[in-house]
Parts: sequence; C-alpha cells; structure tokens
Amino acid sequence: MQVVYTPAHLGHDVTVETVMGVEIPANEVAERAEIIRAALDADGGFERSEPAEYGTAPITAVHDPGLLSFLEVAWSEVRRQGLNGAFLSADTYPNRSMFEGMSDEAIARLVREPEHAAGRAGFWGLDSAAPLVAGTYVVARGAVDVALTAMDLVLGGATAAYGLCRPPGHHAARSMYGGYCFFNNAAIVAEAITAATGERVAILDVDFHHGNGTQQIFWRRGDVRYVSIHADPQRQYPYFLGRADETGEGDGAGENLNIPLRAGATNEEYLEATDRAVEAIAAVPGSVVVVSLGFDTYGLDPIGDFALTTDVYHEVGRRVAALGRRLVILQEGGYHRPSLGENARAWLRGAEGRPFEPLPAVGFTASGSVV
Ligand code: SP5
Ligand code: ZN
Repeated sequence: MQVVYTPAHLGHDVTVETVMGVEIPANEVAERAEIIRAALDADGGFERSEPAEYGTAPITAVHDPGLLSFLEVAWSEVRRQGLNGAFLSADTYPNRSMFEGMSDEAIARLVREPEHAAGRAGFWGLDSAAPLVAGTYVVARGAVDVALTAMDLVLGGATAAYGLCRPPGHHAARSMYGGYCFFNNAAIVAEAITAATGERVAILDVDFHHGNGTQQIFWRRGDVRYVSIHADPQRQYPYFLGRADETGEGDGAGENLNIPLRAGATNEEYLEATDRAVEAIAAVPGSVVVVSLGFDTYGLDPIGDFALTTDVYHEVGRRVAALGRRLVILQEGGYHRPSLGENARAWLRGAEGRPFEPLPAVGFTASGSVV
C-alpha cells in the first residue's frame, strides 16, 4: 500500500494544550506522525510518496472561505496584536444562549467576527484545547494535500492508499476548527470524490471521538453516508453531537449513523459495532470508502476510555476491506505513542489481507529517527 507523508507536518510544532484551563503536555504532537512513518518504513511492505499541491479550491468546496482566511492570518495577527503566548486559544465563545431572543436575521446581521485574536479564535473555534501555532496554517494545508494525494492514488486505480495526515481533520466543520483539527481532510476528500466520479461515497469514522465536523458538513447530503463508531458524547468530547438519534435531515435523512459505545468497550463490542457500520455502508451503492482512522480507541490511550488491543485493529482493517470497496484511509487521532506504530501496521496490513506479525519495539530520537 502507498503511504502519503510529508515531513512538513513538523512545522505544526505543538508542545502544550489546556484541559479545563490547566496546561498539560500536548497530545497531538509531531512525534505521532514520525512514529507511524518509521513503523511503516520498518515493515517493508509499504511504499512512501510525497503529496502534490492542490491549492485552496478543494478546501473551500466544503469550508467557509472565512475560516480559511482566519487560519491563514491568525498567527501573524497574534504577533501584530502584541500577544506573546506560545499558542493561540480563545477564552470566550459565542455560546448560543448569548443571542437568545434575537431573530436569525438579527443574529446574522449583528453578530460578527471581532478584531482581537482571542475573539476571532472564539468566533471560529469549537474548544480551548486546539492550540494554533506559527506553522499551523501551512501544515494544515499540507495535511489536505496528503489526503487528496491518497485519494488520487485510489481514483487512479489503487485498491487502497493511506494518508498520514497531521493535523487530523474530523472535528473541523464547515465554519469551525477544533479538537486538534483545522481543515476536515476526510470531508474534503469525500466531496472531491463525489465531484470527480458522480458516485455516492461513504465515510467510516473509527476515531475514538465522534467526527462532529464531518457529520455537520454532510448532514443534509444524500450522496455522502457518514458512519461513526465513537465514545458516547454523554461523557466524552465533543459532548454536544454524536448521539445515536442524529440521523441526518432533508436529502441526508437516514444517511448519518452514529454508534456510541460505553466506557471500557471491549474488542468484542467494537467488532460488533464494526459489523453494523460495515453493513450500513454495504447497503448503499458506491465504490470508494473514506476511512477516518484513529487509534485513541486503544486501551492505553491517554484521552480515550475503550479497552482495545492491537490485534483488533488488524481484524477491523480486514473487515472494512472485505466490503470490496477501494479505501482512502486518512489518519485522525491516537495519542499513546508507544503503540501507534504497531497499531497502524496492524490496521493497514489487515486492510491488505496480510497477516500481522509484531515488530520488536523501536526507540526514537527527538527528531523522530529510529535508534
Ligand atoms: C482528532 C482527535 O482525536 N481530537 C480529539 C480532541 C480532544 N480534545 C479534548 C481532550 C479532552 C481530554 N480529556 C482528558 C482526560 C484525561 N483523563
Ligand atoms: Zn479522537
């Protein structure tokens, strides 16, 4: 399988984030992608390619141009406004109750993006745990290029391709970033596939978190089916979307399937959910599936609460590939660094119908090279 990767991701150099206002070492760090890249290199069965450049048109096909413009200038605005922090995060968000009693027309006319960088981050952002740094915009553009290059390998005839996207994408909505995500790599690819082929597309999201951004973008779309297995939002981020009764509206009625799972979900429970998800995809026509692949479902993940083991990733990859559709597989989350490489190898080998044999553990230098 081809692996699309660029070292340019290192420029999104995030070191700290906040949880409930308290600073902690960042979860979504550059080392994640380096570990996966090194493990796939060590496997020997994967071939690596660099992304091509696609520009902004595929991005604005699913995102508000205002979001793109904000992300493009956010860091220079931070410095121009004399803010000295290591990252930009909002402190105030336009909570819907702030406008209670105002008409939709009045809200649209009166509520607008302010000048202060923190206010702008609140206007465009979902949460305070998605640090934006100097390199973020360029690197987020690069992750979109990685995803679209993987898509083109598949549209060009490959059975499957893997885009080692960083930053991830599935929390980013049409007009919103958040959850370590800036542009929705999977949604951009799904939209580009429908435009290029005229076919229906399915998105299978197996990150631990609900892909609220992907759901939002395709909520009313009849040509893109979104199927997600994730932690119940009653107890986990993104809290306000991801419930089982969210099924889509308009042309999209019945096209959104959420499968929320309990804390402590086991391999067996996960495979049952996988079968339900795969069935929902098999039920509609189409030849390509976009996979939002996360490993924060792993038992030792620092922000997840499922109990999955490496073997189950091989089996999930195998069952998804058994759909007999071509796969554009895009990396989302996964934060337990010691297991990331093996989990990615297991999933991707499963998707290729190859057996999984664990590799001896490898160490990494600060620059990400194998020692
Ligand atoms: C792509 C992706 O996986 N984004 C996840 C964003 C999660 N952001 C909120 C993190 C909340 C962490 N809660 C910490 C609990 C530690 N026990
Ligand atoms: Zn996640």
